[in-house]
Amino acid sequence: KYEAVLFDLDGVILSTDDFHYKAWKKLADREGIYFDREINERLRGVSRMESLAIILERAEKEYTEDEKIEMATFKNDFYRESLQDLTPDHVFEGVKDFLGFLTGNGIRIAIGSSSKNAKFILKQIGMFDTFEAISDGTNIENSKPDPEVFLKAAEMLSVAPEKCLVVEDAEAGIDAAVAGNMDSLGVYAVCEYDKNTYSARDIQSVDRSIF
Ligand code: B16
Ligand code: MG
Repeated sequence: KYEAVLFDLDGVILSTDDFHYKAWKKLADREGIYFDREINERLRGVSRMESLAIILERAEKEYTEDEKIEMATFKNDFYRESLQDLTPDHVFEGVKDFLGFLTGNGIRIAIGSSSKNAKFILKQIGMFDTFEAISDGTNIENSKPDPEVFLKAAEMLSVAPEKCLVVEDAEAGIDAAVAGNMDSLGVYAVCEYDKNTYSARDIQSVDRSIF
């Protein structure tokens, strides 16, 4: 049925939540803005500048565009630095086995991530050559819930969107799949999200009969 599976990266292949949290927290503390792990949850799948906008909801002053760019850069520099600690051990249990099952059945695999650091992350976890195509924050104008990142991934594979299944951990990502005319599989945080075509608690418990 499906010719390709398009994987979100952060939150599906591995979790970078904690790295993002610590970096945003450092910025929030510098600026005296309240920030906690619950707010961090809202940043999942959302672009860097949109994440900053969510954090600044609690700010007491207005920031200029230049100041916002400086803040996003400050966060990203710290985040990139901390990603040096990422290793292949950070890959979620069952991911390699699931990817092997798909490719073994002739189903092609690609990445569709909002992150501009996706390729760096893939290198750190030893999976840079695992996927046939990588569509990420560096090749799109509009981030999720816009379908662009997934449509680009499908285009890179020359597979029609209707033949693609998107695997996501964020509402914004499932909404992007719906907007792109693709089926979706919600895992972890969005396994109960009503817009999923399918859902699973984690990658290991995905019902393989859907392929
Ligand atoms: P960056 P995904 C997303 O990646 C993250 O979930 C989200 O928290 C982050 O803000 C976004 O990438 C942008 O990341 O600052 O590295 O460009 O889930 O779409 O793989
Ligand atoms: Mg994600």
